[in-house]
Amino acid sequence: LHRIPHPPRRVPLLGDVIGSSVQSPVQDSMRIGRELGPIFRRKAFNREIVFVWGADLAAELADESRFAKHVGLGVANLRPLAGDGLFTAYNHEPNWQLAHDILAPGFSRAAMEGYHPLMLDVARQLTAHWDERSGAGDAVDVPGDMTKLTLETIARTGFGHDFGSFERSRPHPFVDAMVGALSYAQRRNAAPPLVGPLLQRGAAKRNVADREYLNSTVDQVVEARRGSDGSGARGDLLDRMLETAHPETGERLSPDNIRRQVITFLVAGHETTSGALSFALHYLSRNPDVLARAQAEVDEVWGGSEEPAYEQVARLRYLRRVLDESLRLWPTAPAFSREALQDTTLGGVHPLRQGAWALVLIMLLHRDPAAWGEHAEVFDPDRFEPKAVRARPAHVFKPFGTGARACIGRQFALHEATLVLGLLIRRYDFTSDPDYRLRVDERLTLMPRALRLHLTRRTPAQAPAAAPA
Ligand code: FDE
Repeated sequence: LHRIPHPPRRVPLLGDVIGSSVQSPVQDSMRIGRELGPIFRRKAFNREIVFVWGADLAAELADESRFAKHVGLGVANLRPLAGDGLFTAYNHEPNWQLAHDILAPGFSRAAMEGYHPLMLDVARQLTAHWDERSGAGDAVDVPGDMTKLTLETIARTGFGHDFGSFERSRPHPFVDAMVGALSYAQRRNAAPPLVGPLLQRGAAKRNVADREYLNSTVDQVVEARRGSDGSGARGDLLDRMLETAHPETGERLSPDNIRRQVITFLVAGHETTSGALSFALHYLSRNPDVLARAQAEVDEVWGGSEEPAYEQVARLRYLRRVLDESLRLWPTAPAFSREALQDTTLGGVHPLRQGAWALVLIMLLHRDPAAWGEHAEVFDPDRFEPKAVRARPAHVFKPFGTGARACIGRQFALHEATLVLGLLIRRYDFTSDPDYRLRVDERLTLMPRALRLHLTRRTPAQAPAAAPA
């Protein structure tokens, strides 16, 4: 450890906890990391943690023969809620492989094509809401509405459940309970020793209530499906969980594990995608040239059809680069941990024992000038042109994690987000408040704070050769 730089210890007992905020541990670590370099350690979350962000070191940690996912910190704090669900399972827990094999086909191309019409239904509710707001001359609440959209999307495509988010003025209580649980998991990492026991007890009690609410909501969704006569089998994630046996062992998921998986997918499938959409809309509103280019692409690829067919989404290559570039600057799941499979040496100089782990700060990895050039802080979707991508080293873009435990929902999230961005930029021009300064909230995931946009309806340019759908 002694070779790994750390901030000066101003207060011996609290380390560098003082001066860092419980609300923004990732952004604080980022500031400290910029000063200390590609590997550093700091007392954060009440213990000493090794952080890595240099492109070379992160590439080493991505080597699956030497390292694997480590379930720690925020992920570990979600265990009481998500148990051995896919995201929080330890590598050695048999339910990980079982659920992975049963659920992976739920993210195949064929499955995605089946979700596409449902995704469009939800997007239509969003545009109806935004038409109304913009017609009345009101700004729209971007993170709030994106969260409604992504919750409805994962709930309907995955579980055939409608939370009715767009019919509510306040978020669904499920969202409040989920945000409560996520923030609690984050605060538990950072709980400063000085917080009064009474306050802690209050928060713990609320957390139990949140968890109970989430569990009971999920149980109702599952019960409703079990009670249905099966004639409407949808082949969605819930059907797979309830009906599918492992192709080789014939084993099935237990009822308790199904509850964990439903919660996992509802939570993982919605916060992160909502943040990704919100950051992309922020950058589109701030970069009129980028917006105009993306709009021209949608007009051309979709032609006269207001709603795209499944294959017309992936053909929005430039818009997809806008999304990638937003995820580069603000990867909405901002960190993941990797542990050594055997005793090893990182970067040729840092010995790590078997089981020792480090946290990869994705946001800084994505801004490492060694990989991204000296203007790494600048928003520029052209970085994702195929030629530029090929010229970069491997393992420098990791918004979906890495290896066997990387995000199973990646294609789902990318299809959903590209589809929705396409619909929105085809339909509206955006302006943001010139005084708006991007500030980012952390609750395990990242979200642009209080982002509002003004919309005006636009008329899509009819490409002269627009083929009929
Ligand atoms: C996962 C994930 C990850 C990894 C983590 C670690 O490593 O620890 C990441 C980074 C992510 N993920 C990210 C993201 C972003 C976005 C936008 C997303 N994500 C989305 C989504 C959707 C869905 C449905 C999901 N997602 C899901 C999921 C899951 C289940 C998981 C776990 C996997 C395993 O197997 O482990 C994840 N995700 Fe994600």
